[in-house]
Amino acid sequence: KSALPLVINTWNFENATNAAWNTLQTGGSVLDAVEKGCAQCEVEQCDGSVGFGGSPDESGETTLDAMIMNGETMEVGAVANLHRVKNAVGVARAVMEYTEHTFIVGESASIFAQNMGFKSEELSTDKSKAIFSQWMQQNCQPNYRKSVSPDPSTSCGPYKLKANLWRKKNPKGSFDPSSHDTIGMVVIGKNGQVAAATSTNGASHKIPGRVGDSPVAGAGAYADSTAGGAAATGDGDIMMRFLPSFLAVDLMRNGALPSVACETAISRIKQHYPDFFGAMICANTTGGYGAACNKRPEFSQFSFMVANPQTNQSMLQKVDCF
Ligand code: SD4
Repeated sequence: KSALPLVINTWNFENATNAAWNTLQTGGSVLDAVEKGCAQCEVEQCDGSVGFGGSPDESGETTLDAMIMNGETMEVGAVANLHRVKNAVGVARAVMEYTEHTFIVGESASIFAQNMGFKSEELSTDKSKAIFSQWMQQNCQPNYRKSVSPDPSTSCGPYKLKANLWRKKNPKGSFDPSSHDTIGMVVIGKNGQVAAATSTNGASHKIPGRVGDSPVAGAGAYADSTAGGAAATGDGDIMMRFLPSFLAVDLMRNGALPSVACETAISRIKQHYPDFFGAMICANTTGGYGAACNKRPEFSQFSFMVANPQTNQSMLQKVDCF
């Protein structure tokens, strides 16, 4: 049996894998599969870190980042800081297919989405409001300096937010791995066509406007039908500085096995940030695949999902972090 087609995605997001696999089985393209797979997680709010109702920013709003890449044509569509639209990866695909652009951000991305017929709806839920108010209680402090007027851009009101001032000063980053599980997916068609996509609500309590690695081509994901595809998850503020998905695909182009390509991309980041939180998946055009992650006390194994003709449905896999 051939090892193609192949679906591989980050974390144990099984229904996403099955959605992509079923799309391929019913004649969908690799782009259809990768989009449907990520969209499944947007609907299910996978782990609270994909889709609506998760990771509120420091003003309490959930915003979304997503991208999709066609490894045949090297076209990319991406959105970041998308407000009020749930299907971020769908909007990313619309950017790719209906515009000459690659990346649209913020309010303008929401307006674009509405013009393309996507529904405008509230992304907050009772759960995300609760996460936000709990965090506010912990991180707002009375602003005693009368000369400093309260910052109207935060919902701390007459209080001053201290959390992000700390975060900026922490050279290692303060990413909490427990609630950050972006979906990144690579699909390889039976003739070796590669597509990749990501979707996330980013980092909890981020400064509004913060964009992570996920929607950035080469950082969050990359696809090239002459080599393979890769996707990343983890502390995007650190990872995006290294374009690990581009690096991994380029290593596979030069003959590296997918597992080695993933490890090398993680190692490159480790040289500068030994404690960063992050993981990657990699796949080549013959159906080989692998994954790697950076070991931390609370993160010693990374789960990912695979479907191919051998498994014929989603199969959970684990890799030991190094
Ligand atoms: C981000 N990379 O916005 C995303 C979050 C993530 O696993 O992947 N968490 O930084």
